Amino acid sequence: MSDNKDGEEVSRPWQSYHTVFTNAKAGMDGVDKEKVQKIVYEMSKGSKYFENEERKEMFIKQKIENMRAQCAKLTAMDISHHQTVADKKIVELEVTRDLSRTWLHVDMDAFYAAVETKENPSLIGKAMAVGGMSMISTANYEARKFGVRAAMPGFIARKLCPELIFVPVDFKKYTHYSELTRKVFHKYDPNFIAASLDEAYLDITDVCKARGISSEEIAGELRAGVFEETGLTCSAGVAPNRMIAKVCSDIKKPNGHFVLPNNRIAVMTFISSLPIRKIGGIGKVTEHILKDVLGISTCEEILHKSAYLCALFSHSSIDFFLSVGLGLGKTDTPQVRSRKSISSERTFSATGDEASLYNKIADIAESLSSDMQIEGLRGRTLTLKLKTASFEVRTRAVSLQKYIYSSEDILYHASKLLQAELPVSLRLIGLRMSHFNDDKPNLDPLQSTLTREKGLHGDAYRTCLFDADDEYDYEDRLKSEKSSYFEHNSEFAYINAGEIEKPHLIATKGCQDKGASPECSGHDSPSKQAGDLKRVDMDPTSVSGQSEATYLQRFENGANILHKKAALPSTEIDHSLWVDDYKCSLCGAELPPSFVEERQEHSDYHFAEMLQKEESPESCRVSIQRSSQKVPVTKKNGRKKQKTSLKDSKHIPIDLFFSKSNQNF
Ligand code: DCP
Ligand code: MG
Repeated sequence: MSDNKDGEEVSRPWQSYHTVFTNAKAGMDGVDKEKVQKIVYEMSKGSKYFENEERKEMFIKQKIENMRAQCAKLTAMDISHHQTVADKKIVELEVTRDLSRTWLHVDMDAFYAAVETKENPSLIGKAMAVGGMSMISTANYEARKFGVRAAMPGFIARKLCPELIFVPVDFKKYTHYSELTRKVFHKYDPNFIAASLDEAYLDITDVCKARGISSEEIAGELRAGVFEETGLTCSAGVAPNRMIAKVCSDIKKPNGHFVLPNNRIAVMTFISSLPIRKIGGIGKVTEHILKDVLGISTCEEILHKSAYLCALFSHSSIDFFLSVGLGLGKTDTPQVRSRKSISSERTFSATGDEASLYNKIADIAESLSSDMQIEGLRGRTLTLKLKTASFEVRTRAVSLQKYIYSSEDILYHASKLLQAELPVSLRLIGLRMSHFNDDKPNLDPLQSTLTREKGLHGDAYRTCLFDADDEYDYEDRLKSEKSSYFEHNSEFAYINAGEIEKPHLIATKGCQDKGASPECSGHDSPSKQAGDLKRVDMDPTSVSGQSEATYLQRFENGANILHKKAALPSTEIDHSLWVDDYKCSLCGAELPPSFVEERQEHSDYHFAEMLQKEESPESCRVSIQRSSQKVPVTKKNGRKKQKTSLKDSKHIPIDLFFSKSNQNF
C-alpha cells in the first residue's frame, strides 16, 4: 500500500488502496471517493486479488525508490548532458508537428446502458448497470454517482448502490446499434477508425473543407445524426491529432463536444495543465512513478523534467513522454498491414492427462489448419503456447524447412513440441503459425535471423527464448537496456524453467519505430489492423484457478536480469490476450505493454464479454475470431451452462471473479 503517514495507514488503510475500480470515469466527479475506496477495500481485503494488488504496489514502490536513488546519483554534468539530449529530441519532435489535419473522436455515452435503456424505457432515470454479480460492463450516469463503474464486480457495485438494477449483457443489441453509428461516421470519413463498438476516430479535414463548415459544426451535426439514427447520445472531441481528440471527447461527456483549435498555442495551453493520467497510455503505474520520482503531475511538467526522463527511461519511452508534453499525436490514417500470424487456442480445466492433452492439441491443429485454409496461408514457424496449472506461460517454437498448413502436419510438429514438455498439467494450449509463404525474405531483418536459426537447427525443436518474430526487437531492446534503468512501467516477462519466454518488454513492433507513441494505444478497427488472427476457444469445463505465476523482472539496476517469483499484475496474467505483445487478439486494439491499466481495463472488457457468453444459456464454447470482419465475436457450438442468477450469487467471493478472469485469457 502506498505512502500514507503511518498512523493513517493503520486506521484508514483504504485511503491508499487504489484499484481500477476506484479510478474515476466520466460522470464520477462528485463521488465520495473515500467511501468508494473503503467499500472496495473492505470487500476485496484478504482476497487473492487484494494480495496481488499489494504485491504490485510493493513492487512499484521498490522501483520508485531505485529510480529516486538513480536520480540522486546524477551529477550536474550528467544532468546537463541529458538536458542537451532532451532539448534535441524536443526540437526533433516539434518538427514533426502536423496541424494540417482535424481529428474527431466520438464515444457513445454509457453505451451498453444507454442501449438497454433505449429498449426498456422503464429504466430511465434509475441507477442501472449492465452485467452481473461477477462483473459489470458499464453503469449509467445515475449509478456512477455512487461510484459504480465498468469492470467492477457487481457485488461491490450493489454494496455501493443497493438500488442498482442489473441488466444482462446482450452483444447482439450493441453490435446492432454500433453498426448504426458507423453508418453515420461513414458519411464524415469513409476511412474512420473504429476503436471499439462505441468509439471511433474520424479525420474530418476533408469534409470540413468540402462543405466549408467548421469542425465544431461537424461535431454537432454528427452527434445529432447519431442521435437521429440510434436514439442514443454520444460525445465528441475535436483536435489536431488523435491523442488529444480522445482526451477532448471526455471533457463534455455525456452528450457534448469540445473543440480544440488547430494551432500550436491552443494545443500547448490545453496540454499545460492537463493531468498526465488523462492521456491514453498513462495509467496508474506510470502516473505513480512520474509523480513520486519526478514530481510530474501535468503534461507540461514532463517538459520541465525532460533531462531526468532522459536519464531514467529508454528512447521509446522518452519519445512517448515528450510527445505527450508537446501535445503531439498521430495524424495519419493507418494503412492496412498484412497478416503476420494466425493462431488458435483453447482453455480448459487443468489436466495432466496425456491422452486428453493430445486430443486437445489435435482439435486445435484442426481448427488452425482450417483457418489457414480459409485464408490461403501456409506457414513455417509453429509456436506452441502452454499455460500450466500454476499459470506459468511457456512457448516453444519450431522453424520448419517447408511451409505447412494441413492439420496432419501441424499436429505432427505440435505433438513433438508438446511431448518435450510432458509430464505437465495444463489449462491452456495454443498453436500459432507465422512466417507465411508470402512473407518477403531478406527484406526483413527478422527473416534473416530466422534463416540463421534454420541453418543451425533445421527442423530441430528448440526452446524459443522469444518468438522469432520478436527477435530483432528483442536485440534492439537489449541494447538500450544498459542505459535504460526502467523502460516501461511494468517490466515483466514470464519465466519458464529459468528462461525468458518472450520479450514482453518490447516496446512493440509497429509501435517501437514510432516511439511507442500514444497512438499505439489508438485502437484500430479490425479491418485496419496489422493482421493476426486468433481463435480462442473456451472449454465449457473450464474451472477457475489461482492467479499466481512466475515472472521475470528485468532491468533492475540498469543491466541485470533478475529472476523472481511473485504474483503477476493481472494485466500480465492476461498476456496471452496480446498478440505479438501489443495487439489484442480478440478485437485488434493496440496497447503496448507499458499501458498497464489500459490493458487491464481492456482485458476486463473482454472478460466481461466472455463471462456473459459463458453465463448465457446458448453458448459456453466461444470462438472468437478477429479478421476483417466488423463484428469480431462469433459464437459456435452452443452448449448449456448454468446461469448465475443474481439471487444465487448474492455472495460471490471476489476471488472467484478474479480467478475466473485469469482462466479466460
Ligand atoms: N465496456 C466493458 N468493460 C469495460 C469498459 C467498457 O464491457 N471495462 C463496454 C461497456 C461500455 C462500452 O464498452 O458501455 C463502451 O465503453 P466506454 O469506456 O466508452 O464506457 P461507456 O460508453 O459505458 O461510458 P462513457 O459515457 O464513459 O463513454
Ligand atoms: Mg462510451
